[in-house]
Amino acid sequence: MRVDVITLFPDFINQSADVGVVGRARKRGLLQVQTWNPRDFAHDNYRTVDERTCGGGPGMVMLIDPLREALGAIREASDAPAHVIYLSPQGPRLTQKKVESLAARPRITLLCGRYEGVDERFVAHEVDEELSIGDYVLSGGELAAAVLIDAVGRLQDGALNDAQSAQQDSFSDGLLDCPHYTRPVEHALGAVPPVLLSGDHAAIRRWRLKQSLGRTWLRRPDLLARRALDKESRALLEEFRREYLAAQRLEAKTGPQD
Ligand code: 9WO
Repeated sequence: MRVDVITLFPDFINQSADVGVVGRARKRGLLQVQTWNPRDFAHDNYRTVDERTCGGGPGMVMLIDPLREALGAIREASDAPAHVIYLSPQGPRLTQKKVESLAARPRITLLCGRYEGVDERFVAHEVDEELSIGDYVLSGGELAAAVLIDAVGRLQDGALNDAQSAQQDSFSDGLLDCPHYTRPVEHALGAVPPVLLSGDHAAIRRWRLKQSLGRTWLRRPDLLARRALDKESRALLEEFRREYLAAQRLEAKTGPQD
């Protein structure tokens, strides 16, 4: 997959896509990230990329023409459709489902705004979709673009090792992850749940699924509401609820148990 990024801060994008799983995907040639600086497509002596906002008031807006020329160069660099995404708080929220569909494209182009944003005419004519990574304002789109690159990069075939791929399956289910433990088995902060030491793989799988269901129920009931549970999951969640509510009643009577 190829990701082109229009940004005034190319170093930020290149450095953030150079570490960990995604950095490895890049080194293996599974993911290509190329940055394009609008400043390199400005023609005046000052290499101007922004201007005062029409209508007055504070702040600057990114000029159309350097962005159009950058996009033209991007289109020339490959035959695949550029599919331009503007990272902005005005877009619909990015979800794992959306990440999966973008990760399957041969190519996407990310537009990173700075200042007060991009001239709306460029957004209307050249942007295919706007996406937000959450309801907060950043100082520019680069961090959001880095998030998107990370999320699609790790899904490229061969980017994750087997263990990581198997784990990925459980999240794309729409459930939260189960708790994880490592040695020592006994620690001042507590013991590892015995089932994880039992060697009974079927029991371990059920315990993990039950924890995932239970945590999702406790922390993100909105995720659970949108999802149909099979018979096994319904039973495991019911078990979790019963145990959780019993522990709460006990705690109310006798104080914290640990
Ligand atoms: C500034 C602002 C101030 C008051 C009320 C609303 C406001 N919105 C913005 C704004 O969108 N500024 C942007 C800065 C202009 C485009 C790039 N910037 C940006 C992108 N900030 N935050 C994002 C972003 C992108 C994706 N997901 C979350 C946030």
